[in-house]
Amino acid sequence: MTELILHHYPESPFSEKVRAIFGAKGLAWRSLQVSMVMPRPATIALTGGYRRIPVLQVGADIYCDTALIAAWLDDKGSGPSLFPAGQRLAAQTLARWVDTELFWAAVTLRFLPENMGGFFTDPATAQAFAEDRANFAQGAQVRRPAVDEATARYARFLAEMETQLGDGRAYLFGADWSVADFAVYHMLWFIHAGGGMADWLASRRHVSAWMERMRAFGRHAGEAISPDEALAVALAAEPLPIEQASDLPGIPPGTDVNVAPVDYGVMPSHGTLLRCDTDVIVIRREHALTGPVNVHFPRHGFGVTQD
Ligand SMILES: N[C@@H](CCC(=O)N[C@@H](CS)C(=O)NCC(=O)O)C(=O)O
Repeated sequence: MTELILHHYPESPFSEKVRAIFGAKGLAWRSLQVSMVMPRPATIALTGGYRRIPVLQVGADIYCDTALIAAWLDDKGSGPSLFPAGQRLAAQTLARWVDTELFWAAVTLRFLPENMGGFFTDPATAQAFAEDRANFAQGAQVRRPAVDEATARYARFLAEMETQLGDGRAYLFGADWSVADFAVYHMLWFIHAGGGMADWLASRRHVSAWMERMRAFGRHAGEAISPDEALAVALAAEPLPIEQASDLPGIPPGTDVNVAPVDYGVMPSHGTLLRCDTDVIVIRREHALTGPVNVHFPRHGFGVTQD
């Protein structure tokens, strides 16, 4: 298999979701560590504008958003499916809720002064982060809950999770993992990375045991790759063939389009539409540094507009 190159940074929770899936499935991967703030020239040359992290590069195919990355990785590596038969709807729906509603509560909790840990090494880094994220937030359609709301949301979730795991099952929906385990894991990993809320886990023994199992998956390091090497990989590869089709009224394949998240980090990718169906949106783009690449997005949570 062409090597898996993850564009990510260590502190990124959504990246931790993918790193843990790599570990669970025993997949070798290459680690392209980007800066926590813009600019990220090689990654943007590949995506064409989409700036959220992580991004998975496989040759000249670029997969954006962890929902799509998880689906793409499902038949790779070893172990059970991320979408167990009979539980796909429950697992996907929980993963989507966690990645959106619980995420914004997690952001509130993680950036509480008493829970920050060593997130910023110095004031200049904190300032650069604040400025970068103010830019990132432009055009966003989400609401970050206040502390009391975020606390209640997380406490309720943890209580339900403790009950669910209380019958001794190894994972949220039974003996095998699902995509929901990885979504919940990265969110708890993020909330607790600062160390200020350790008692929240310590007082819930089933959640704690589950968390230790999941953390072990996240300790599966990738071999470093530089941005220039990753660009060279794309340049040397051809995007995988794809059947062209579009269910968008008036926007057939071949149209120049923008594709962007509908909720936050709405910076679009520009390219030529190859495919849009109920699952995925795929565009073709070219850049001197990458040659032709196909950029893939999930349909859920993304919008297409004509350029
Ligand atoms: N739904 C997206 C969310 C990705 C996301 O919000 N990533 C954060 C980092 S964990 C991000 O991009 N933050 C702004 C940045 O790093 O530039 C996914 O599943 O990939």
